[in-house]
Amino acid sequence: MKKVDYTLYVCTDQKLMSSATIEESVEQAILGGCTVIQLREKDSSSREFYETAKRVKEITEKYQVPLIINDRVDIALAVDADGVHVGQSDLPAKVVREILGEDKIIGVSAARVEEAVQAEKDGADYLGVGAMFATGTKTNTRSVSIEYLKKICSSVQIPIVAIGGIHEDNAASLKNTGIAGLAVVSAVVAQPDVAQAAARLKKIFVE
Ligand code: TZP
Ligand code: MG
Repeated sequence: MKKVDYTLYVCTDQKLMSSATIEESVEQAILGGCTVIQLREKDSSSREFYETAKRVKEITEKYQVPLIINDRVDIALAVDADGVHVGQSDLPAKVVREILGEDKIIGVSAARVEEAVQAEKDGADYLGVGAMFATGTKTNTRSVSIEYLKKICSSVQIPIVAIGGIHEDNAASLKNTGIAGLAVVSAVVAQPDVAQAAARLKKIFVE
């Protein structure tokens, strides 16, 4: 499970989602063509995070879509998720690699060339780069221009997903930058029809 299709990487958000349950949100995103799911739980207790991850994993497993856990190496191990995504203030990728071993996917957030190069050296499998556009989903984001995104893409060999404020009206501007895919929260999980939103976004990127 190391060969990953990063075309449409969807992060969950229980506060923003239009669906009644996170399972429904994830299943609809997958049915619409999303290729990676990241479970991003900012306000859950450890127990809730674990229980949610177990339920979500049943769905990602059914459709053979990789499940990445945001931040929490312990939760990823507990549910045998496919990988973990860490930011610059989380555990270093090198340490996460030592804990998880070679087979798991490790993603790192980077907004600078130096961070991207370091993450690659530390054994990251992919990078999340942004915020590309204004977003209300996350505070304290650093903004990355499209030109700078291209620079990061040409500085590393590992695949990059662009993130932050990506919607149907600006997704096309990220094509031909060197990225492997789009990473989104609100453009998919907050939409009235999650599956259709995922399908439309994917179409914009792949066509
Ligand atoms: N990291 C950088 S921006 C962001 C994260 C998790 C939030 C992206 O959310 P949205 O709704 O796709 O703008
Ligand atoms: Mg983090």
